[in-house]
Amino acid sequence: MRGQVVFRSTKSVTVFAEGSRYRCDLAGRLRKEGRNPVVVGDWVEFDVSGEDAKEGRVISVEERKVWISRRRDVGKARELILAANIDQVACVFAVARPRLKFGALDRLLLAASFREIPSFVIVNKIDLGIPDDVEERLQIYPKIGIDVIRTSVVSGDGLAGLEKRLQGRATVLTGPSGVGKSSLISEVLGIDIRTDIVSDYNEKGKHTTTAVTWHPSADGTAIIDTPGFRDWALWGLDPQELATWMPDLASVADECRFRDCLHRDEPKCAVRTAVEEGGIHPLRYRSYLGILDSVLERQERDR
Ligand SMILES: Nc1nc2c(ncn2[C@@H]2O[C@H](COP(=O)(O)OP(=O)(O)OP(=O)(O)O)[C@@H](O)[C@H]2O)c(=O)[nH]1
Ligand SMILES: [Mg+2]
Ligand SMILES: [Zn+2]
Repeated sequence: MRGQVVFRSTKSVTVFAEGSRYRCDLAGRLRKEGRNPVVVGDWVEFDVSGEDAKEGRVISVEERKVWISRRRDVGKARELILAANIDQVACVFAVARPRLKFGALDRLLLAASFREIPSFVIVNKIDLGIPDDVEERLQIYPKIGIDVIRTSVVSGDGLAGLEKRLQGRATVLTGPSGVGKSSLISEVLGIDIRTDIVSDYNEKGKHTTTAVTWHPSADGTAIIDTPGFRDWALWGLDPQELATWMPDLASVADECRFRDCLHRDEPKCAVRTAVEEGGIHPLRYRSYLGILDSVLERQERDR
């Protein structure tokens, strides 16, 4: 049979096919850790064990078309794929608790852009009030082609708009821990995923998502919940190409004098000129410099 991986643990996966879920082992060569042989969202071929059994074994994995990944620094650095075969990435943050970190937002947007996956921003917990400086900074994004949807699970504000945006597509929700990803998915799908097996109580007695889970629904809509992260490190990007994946910087970066310009203090840098003349927002440029530093630092560490 053919189906899509909706959940993965170390030794087995859950495959969704023709409306049913099958718990499947992985054929030996697919079991290698650390190499992302099977990830949530992959299409696989699998054998079912018995007549009515909802169990089986994954035989092969189809070629992955798109995926979103970040760098994992446990032991030797490697690529950690969050989900494959997705249509869009929703970068979820909260106005407060935890505070919105624009550096992290810009990094996430860059990671999606690098994989050429459309993305948008969800700002949740607006019932807590949007501080003026946050609102002002959010205004930058629509101007560079990135939508911002403001939501509250508490008041219900923005949920209809979000639902429309998710309709008929496979969307991965990613963002720091505690911003409300699982709560939003529960609201939109009308289920309580916080009580799922993938949820755990953390030290403060709150639920926190511990594994990526693909939630399919009848009309072709799929929402993928992911564990929150502390620090999103980019994978697979050269320092020289970072700006080309930030739409506002990319539009002028071609005009720099040097092809390998890092847009820091090189002469005749079109990016810096645009920042001075107001074409690029200084805070986006500051984000860029922060991202560049961390990529350069990790590149150094890998040597
Ligand atoms: N005030 C307020 N609280 C919210 C809102 N949405 C979620 N919360 C609360 O925020 C906390 C975290 O919500 P979760 O949905 O578990 O957050 P998450 O992003 O899935 O977190 P991880 O699974 O750890 O990544 C919970 O206590 C929710 O009740 C909201 O719109 N407003
Ligand atoms: Mg969660
Ligand atoms: Zn430059």
